[in-house]
Amino acid sequence: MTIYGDLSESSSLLNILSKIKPDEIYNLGAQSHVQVSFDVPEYTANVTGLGALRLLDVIRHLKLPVRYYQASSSEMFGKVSDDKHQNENTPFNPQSPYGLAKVFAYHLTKIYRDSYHIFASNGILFNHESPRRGITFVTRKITMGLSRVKLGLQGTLKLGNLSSQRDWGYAKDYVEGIWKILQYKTPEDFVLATGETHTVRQFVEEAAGLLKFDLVWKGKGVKEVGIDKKRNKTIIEIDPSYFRPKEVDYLLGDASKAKKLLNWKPKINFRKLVEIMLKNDFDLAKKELKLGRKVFVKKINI
Ligand code: G4F
Repeated sequence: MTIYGDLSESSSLLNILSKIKPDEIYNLGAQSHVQVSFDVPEYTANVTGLGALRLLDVIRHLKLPVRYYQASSSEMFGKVSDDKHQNENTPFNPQSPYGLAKVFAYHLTKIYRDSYHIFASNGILFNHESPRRGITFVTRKITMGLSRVKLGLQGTLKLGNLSSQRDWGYAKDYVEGIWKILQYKTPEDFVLATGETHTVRQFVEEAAGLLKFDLVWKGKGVKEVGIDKKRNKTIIEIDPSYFRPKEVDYLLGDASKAKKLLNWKPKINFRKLVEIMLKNDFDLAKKELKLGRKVFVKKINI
């Protein structure tokens, strides 16, 4: 059964929750694209920040005995002062309207937990990726883009900042983690992360290697290009329109609390993650080539 609602409409949430009376609520709803949040800050604050408030407030008014999960994000850490791990005690320093909206929802979850004794927990998740990832996020853009370049379906892949570092994990592992957070005996906040960090450049190199490109980098800054040495052809270009007004340069999570209390740890490492995503997207690109029409994506433009 599908029931429609919207995080920007309290009445629709009231309607849904009073009908369903769920045992658990996972609030994964958001305008979740960081760069887009600079273009639509008000919408982002409304859905990503106030959306959590609307849900929590309906829970409070209906006195629902529900367990509430808030999808908090490593973007809340933002600009970190050193290159150590970030954990549940690291201060937040968001760098985007999205990051700030998530900080609001994070604190509100704690406030409602303490004030109204609602079982409300935050999962502070570092980047989690899979073949289901939207194609405007960098991992999927790379696996889809390089697969299409390999088969001659597009000339080059255009990217922004290659130097930022992310702690990338496999979404399926993280879904197990968020379920465990809500099964825990008390409502608490947990970081979920792999404890490994890589640059966007390393992600590109890993994917290019798996596709048997002989990738070398030439030039600097916006003039830098990635060349396939075998064919002496440019396959990666820098497009400054993908640079963000403010960047989060470095993220590396410490999930030791989740490991200790929830017995959670990710099973899929960075290399395997790239492999899983690339296999999916190379198969899609092959289908596209065979059918002679785009089966998945018209244009990657964010
Ligand atoms: O893939 P991204 O857009 O993900 P970002 O900004 O880290 O956010 C994702 O993870 C967060 C968890 O920490 C979530 F909360 C959030 O909702 C989202 O799921 O960008 C990753 C990095 C950035 O530094 C960006 O500047 O890749 C860099 N990048 C370089 N070229 C690019 C591109 N990002 C995008 N989207 N597109 C590019 O062409």
